[in-house]
Amino acid sequence: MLGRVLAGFAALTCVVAVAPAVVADSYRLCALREGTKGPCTCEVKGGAPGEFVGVARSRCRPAPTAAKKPDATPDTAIAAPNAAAATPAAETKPAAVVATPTAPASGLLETGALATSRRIVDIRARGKLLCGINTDLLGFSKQSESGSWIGLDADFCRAVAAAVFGDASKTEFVPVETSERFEALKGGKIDLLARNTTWTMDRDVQGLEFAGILYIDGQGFMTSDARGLVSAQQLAGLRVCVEAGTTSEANAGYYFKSHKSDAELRSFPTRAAMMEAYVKGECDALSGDRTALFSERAGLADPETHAILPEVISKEPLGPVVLQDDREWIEVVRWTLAGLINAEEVGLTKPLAAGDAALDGDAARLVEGAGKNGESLGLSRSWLRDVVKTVGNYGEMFEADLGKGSPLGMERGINALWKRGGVLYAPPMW
Ligand SMILES: N[C@@H](CCC(=O)N[C@@H](CS)C(=O)NCC(=O)O)C(=O)O
Repeated sequence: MLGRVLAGFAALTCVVAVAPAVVADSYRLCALREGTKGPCTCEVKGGAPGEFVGVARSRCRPAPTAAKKPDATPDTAIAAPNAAAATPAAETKPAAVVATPTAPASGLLETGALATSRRIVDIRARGKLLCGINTDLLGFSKQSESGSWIGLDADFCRAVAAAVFGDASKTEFVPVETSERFEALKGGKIDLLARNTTWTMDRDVQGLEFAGILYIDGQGFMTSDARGLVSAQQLAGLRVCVEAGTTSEANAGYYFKSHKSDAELRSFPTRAAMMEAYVKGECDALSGDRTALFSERAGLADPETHAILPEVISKEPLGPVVLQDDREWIEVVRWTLAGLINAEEVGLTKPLAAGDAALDGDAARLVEGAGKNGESLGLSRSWLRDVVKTVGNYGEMFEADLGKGSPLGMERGINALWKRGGVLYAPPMW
């Protein structure tokens, strides 16, 4: 019964869409229901053939002549990916992906939506993504003896390069200090900052855009066993060292104030200076993101003689950052992150993505949806598969960089998928 009602509804809406009475700017359920492959057509006022435009293809405009390239007007920018509505997808797809001598395998569109993204045009012309990373933080970005950068942030940079170019080797890693990270972004030294950076409203309203949460951390304290401390509440009257310009500095100050503790907060301009002071015994404790403290501890001469105290005094949602001035670029970074998380959720693994077999089920739906929608951002149809082929899905990245396959051996904990007791949750991509 329900099936008959729905079938009747579909027929009715299609009739509405093709009827001569359809005029420009009328709303067509048919377009919404049929997607880009539907048989529906529209006519503009006067009966001339039209094509669907606008978000959800809810408007009709005159169809372009065969040789006409899409305009760079905002309307066209939205419409370009959907222009396939008027012709079979197979005919329009190869024409949409334009290879150039400078970036033959980029998969980026020559015109349409891409024309509005200065950043993507620049990245493409340069032939590499400039990605700001931590200078030396085990688990997030640390240079190996062979010179390659290892860690979750470094892998995220690769993932974005794979999305943009289909080739992660087009990542140029730019190590940046804590104090210079935002200036590096604002000054155009980097396209993207993936550097254990906490998403806060304060930063968000100052021209920065966080693409999402790559890793959930919290602030803690590390101290030498020699001090005999078991709780942060024993820090009163002691020297606690932090790095200047971090959320750690602000949170520790607030924590001591609100706990009426007279701990002395010492700020250092660089991590190197802070660690030197700690090693020399000039700090009774360090305060910072807990995972970073585990990393720092692993680098000490006698790691087992230092403890991370149990208190977690803040929320530190770490995420990739871009400037707020370029909508398409923000979307590319945001959906790359969402794609990694969704890939784990649907079981799209690195071996599966790298194999020759066609994907099926949820993995196929994800890659196809990401491919179709990614065209609006100038990405290739296979961009998400390229990403997972290169760095794996979120879970695989986590295990290799921070989890059991890494020197840190961190538990997934809160960073597990929402289906497995964590809070990692990405919006659908179809
Ligand atoms: N997540 C915090 C802290 C980030 C941060 O820069 N932490 C320092 C202290 S652990 C760091 O990573 N230093 C390493 C370096 O400067 O190379 C924030 O965004 O402010």
